[in-house]
Amino acid sequence: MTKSRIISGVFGILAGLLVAFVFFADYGGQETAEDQADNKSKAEKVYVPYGELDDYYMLASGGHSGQLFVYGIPSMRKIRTVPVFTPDPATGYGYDKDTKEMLDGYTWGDFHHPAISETEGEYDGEFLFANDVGNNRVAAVDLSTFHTTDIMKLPNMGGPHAGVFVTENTEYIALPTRFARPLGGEYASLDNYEEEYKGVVSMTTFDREKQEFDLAYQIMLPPWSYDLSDAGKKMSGDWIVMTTYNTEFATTNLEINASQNDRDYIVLINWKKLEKEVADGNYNEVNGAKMIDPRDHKGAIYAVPVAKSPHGVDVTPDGERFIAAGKLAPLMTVFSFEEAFSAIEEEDFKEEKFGIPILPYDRVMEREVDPPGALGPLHTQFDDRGNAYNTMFISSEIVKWNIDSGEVIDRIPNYYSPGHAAASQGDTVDPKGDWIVGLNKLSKDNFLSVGPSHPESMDLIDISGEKMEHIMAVPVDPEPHYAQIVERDKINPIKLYEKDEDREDSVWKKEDAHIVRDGDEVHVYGIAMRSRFVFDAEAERPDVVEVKEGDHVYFHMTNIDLDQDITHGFGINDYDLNFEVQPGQTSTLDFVADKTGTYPIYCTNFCSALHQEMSGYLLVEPK
Ligand code: CUK
Ligand code: CUA
Repeated sequence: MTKSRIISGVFGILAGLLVAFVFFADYGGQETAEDQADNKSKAEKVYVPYGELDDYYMLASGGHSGQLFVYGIPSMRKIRTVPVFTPDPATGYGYDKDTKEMLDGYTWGDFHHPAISETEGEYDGEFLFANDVGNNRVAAVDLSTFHTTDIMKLPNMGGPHAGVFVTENTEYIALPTRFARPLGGEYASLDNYEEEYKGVVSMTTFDREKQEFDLAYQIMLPPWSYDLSDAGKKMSGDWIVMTTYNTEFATTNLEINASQNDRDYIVLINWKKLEKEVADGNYNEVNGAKMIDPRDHKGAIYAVPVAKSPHGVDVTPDGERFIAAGKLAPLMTVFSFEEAFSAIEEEDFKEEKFGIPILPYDRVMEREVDPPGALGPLHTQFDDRGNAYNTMFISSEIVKWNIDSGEVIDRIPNYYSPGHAAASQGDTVDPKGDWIVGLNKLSKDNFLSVGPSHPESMDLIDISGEKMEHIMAVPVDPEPHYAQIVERDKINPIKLYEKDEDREDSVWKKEDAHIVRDGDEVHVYGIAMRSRFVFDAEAERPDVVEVKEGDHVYFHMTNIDLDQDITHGFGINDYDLNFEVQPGQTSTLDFVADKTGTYPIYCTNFCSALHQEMSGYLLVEPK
């Protein structure tokens, strides 16, 4: 470069800075050249060119929407909403017979914590489990179809907030309760809280072949509130840990009354030992559950004090420590499993509560990490380099620190107020250490306004370097609590349902479509194909069904278009009914035709150029 070019270059930069300064003075947020370069490099990190795919799935809870949100990482593009605890007309979930039976009349759920099934501590990508704090349920989503395939209602529960977390080989899916409640939800005066109210942990199992939950056993605990839990790994693989609050037994004004004690507890449970107890028949039957009482079962349930009202507890990827996030106490407490086990071995107990030996804090606690000014720690995530990442709800940031030394390495603001964060492969023995997503409760004015209720938001943060880098924020529907970020090749979705001529209620040729009338039951064995419905091949009008008022009508529909992405919908005009059949799928819609009249039936899912022609009629003749 010549001298004159350097000089003009310097002038150029100075002039540029001056212009930038003037603009900045005028408009506040004007971008500098440096900002632009920075934004370009950020944009490049998340740009997924057309024809290419994201590296990770992010499967995020939809909170009180009762749904699962599917995102791509790093693009942060939303890919799908999967209904879990809530009916969804877009997919017919809760309208067709099977899913309606599965929802059992419930119209909402409060889904906080998704957990992917694990094998040897790694996500195996087969199923995703979900808890419903609102109505005491646990659900399984088959990740080959992204359909919810089983929901189990749990007895004796009061809001299973502290689940779901799976053990290393998905032996158990654990769900501890948030609200103490008399067993079975019976009436009991709050004056008898300490005696009659209970906390309960449900230990459920899942049969992957049958796709069915089973309640293996429950553990009856003191009426504390159980906030979060995690399963051990490797050396701690037989254990689960759970945080508690309200060890004060407050029954009103919890905001004040449940924050009196300086210390609450972390409860440690050896599920392997309890499994043996149950196999040996050492339990009481309570409302259909095999109930374990710590007062009768020694050697499996312990607790260790922790700074007041902790929120999350997370086990490190190597399984050697568990870390509690303080919530009200502005610190993270690192505990050692090894020390806990040796204290148990030597029966080094301070006292006993409700039959639960209390381990000495000073012995089991390894370190308190207290970054100055960091307030409201809620949850901990991990990378592959021995670091922990804590969300700080009040000071609205993520703090990165070294687990071995406790040294704080970096802090980065969130927009705003993160609850959980989710790191890539974060719950496994092998986190990836490239991305973390802050799941925020607020967004203030970050996005176009949609009125007084602003969207929640998510921050994508690059954690691959020493310093964290905030890449982007995106809005999200209410309400993200936790998510799982899983490598895309761990998930293997099918493209079509397999043609199965033996499948109950299915027909595969349009000539075979027929109607069976049996008293006041009308069974339509129909097909959906581009671009028509065939209900009765022999009829003068094969796409018309005539029934009598009061008939119980069953539409058993099979989509015989074995072509990728050709889903047909099935809506009945004015009957408040809609469901869908995906390629190769058979689904049943059943209802009582209690409204007489003429009702158009139409395909609700755009499927071909002749989609508008894909229609018919339901005629309901008065009695
Ligand atoms: S909880 Cu939402 S921020 Cu329900 Cu996991 Cu912590
Ligand atoms: Cu089938 Cu539209």
